[in-house]
Amino acid sequence: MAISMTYKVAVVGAGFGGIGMGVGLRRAGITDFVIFERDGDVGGVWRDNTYPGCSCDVPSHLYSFSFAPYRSRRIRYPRQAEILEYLRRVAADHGLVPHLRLGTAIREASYLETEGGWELTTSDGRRVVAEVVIFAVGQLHRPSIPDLAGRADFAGPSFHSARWDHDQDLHGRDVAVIGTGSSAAQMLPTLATKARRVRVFQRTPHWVLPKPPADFGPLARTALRLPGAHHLYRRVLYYGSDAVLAPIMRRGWSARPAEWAARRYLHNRIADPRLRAKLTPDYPIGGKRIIFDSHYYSALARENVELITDPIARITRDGVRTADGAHHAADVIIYATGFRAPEFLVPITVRGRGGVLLHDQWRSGATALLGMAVPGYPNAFLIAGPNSFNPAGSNPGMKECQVDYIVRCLHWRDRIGASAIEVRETAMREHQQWLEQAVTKTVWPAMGPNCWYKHDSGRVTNPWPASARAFDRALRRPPSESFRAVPPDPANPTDPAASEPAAGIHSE
Ligand code: N01
Repeated sequence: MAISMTYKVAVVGAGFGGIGMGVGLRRAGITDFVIFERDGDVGGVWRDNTYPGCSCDVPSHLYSFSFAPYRSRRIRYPRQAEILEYLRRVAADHGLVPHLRLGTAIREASYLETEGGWELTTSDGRRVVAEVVIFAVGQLHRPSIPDLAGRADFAGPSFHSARWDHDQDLHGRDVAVIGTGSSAAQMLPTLATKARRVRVFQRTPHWVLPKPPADFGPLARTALRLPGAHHLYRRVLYYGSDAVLAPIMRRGWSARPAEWAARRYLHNRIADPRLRAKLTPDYPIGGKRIIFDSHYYSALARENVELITDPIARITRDGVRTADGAHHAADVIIYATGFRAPEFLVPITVRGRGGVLLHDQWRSGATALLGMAVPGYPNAFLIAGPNSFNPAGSNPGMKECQVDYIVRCLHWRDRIGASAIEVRETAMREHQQWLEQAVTKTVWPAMGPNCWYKHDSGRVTNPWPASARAFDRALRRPPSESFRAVPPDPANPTDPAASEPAAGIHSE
């Protein structure tokens, strides 16, 4: 018996990706869709991360959608609450509220061969059927807490940076912060003014570059009154980050000016040569996400802050023991230890054509055409999937490119009268070859295992290895170059498009 479709499109996740997708669908005249969100609010990582000092190190004019431009004359770098408010406003202003199903996690997604659609199962066992499923769950939503010996023995409160326990008053307490990435760097200046003592446990130093003040000065505020100034500023930021920051991840001379600037900055900020040595990375700049922050080093240099670089041996009842035998007392432990970023779509079980499990296919690292679609999974798309994280610019911008492309795919599907479309194997192969070649030109393959850009297999699965403009260009190509129609009935495999060769999608 034929199953009737509940929705044309089901979007999973209501962060930047899901909200952007919802707006893209409505702007394309598609209103028969639903957005599932496991939490009780929209916002994704900007809802989850509420640690003190949480903000965005990308300017707000760039870190926003082009269709809902950030037009503040005051804020240059938005704080967490401002971004969350922005996303709530975009959702409300663009009529997404009736489409939201908050507090509904998707546990399974299975392709329906005969109908060419997807059956989704929610975590409370309900079933929903949609023609198309779009996973917009992001890369940085599952906290990673290392399985340190003795972790359960700790008697005090401990929590991950993305699950901040606001009931804990840190005033006058001894706080241990494990990890020294962007989250730790952003929280440290505030923690240091509250806690009696902060001990920061560093495994690997990160490269740090300063950034301008969070708010615009009087001159910039006046300039932003000029007609077209906000738009022009966004364009300058877009081309500027592509020209200045994107080359930093490449091997060779192009990163040298940035590395020199980072060394100078460290030298100027940290007077103690021993502390400076501890903070100097031994890998090329760009190997890990650069910390853009002007207060981290000065916080580390405070009297009540200590940087500990001996490896952690175990967590004890009342602190952290390091491999040199020293015990570091702690009333509270904060795990600023990052996310399970290379585990795309976990914990959703995704079954494609023939019941093939996507995670079996991704055992040695996730792959997808432009971070967006996988052969064998018709009518399924991802936003911010494998190798589409931009370490040098605006991720909302990358997601917007994918949203536009997916909308064009849906229009194309309707135009050719197919019930389902999927990426051609040839297009996927060609993309993967290009990607692997592009990755070899970056500093990432030489990085060790402690880098969230890489899967355990050693494959670089998360960042995009070229410029934002190259991503945009690749996603402007017609879907017909990379996708094919899937016959609705497997017993009737007439597919004239299946054998067409794929055209080159990369021009860089
Ligand atoms: O996490 P991270 P994050 N023992 O993975 C350490 C984005 N973001 O939450 O480097 C000891 O960067 C780990 O050490 P090592 C941004 O893209 C954006 O800070 O692996 N230490 C590292 O120091 C960023 O990249 C903004 O050796 C352990 C730290 O924990 C991403 O989020 C702001 C350990 C984890 O650093 C994640 O940042 C904030 C162990 N067993 C974040 N395991 C913006 O402003 C891990 N560590 C846009």
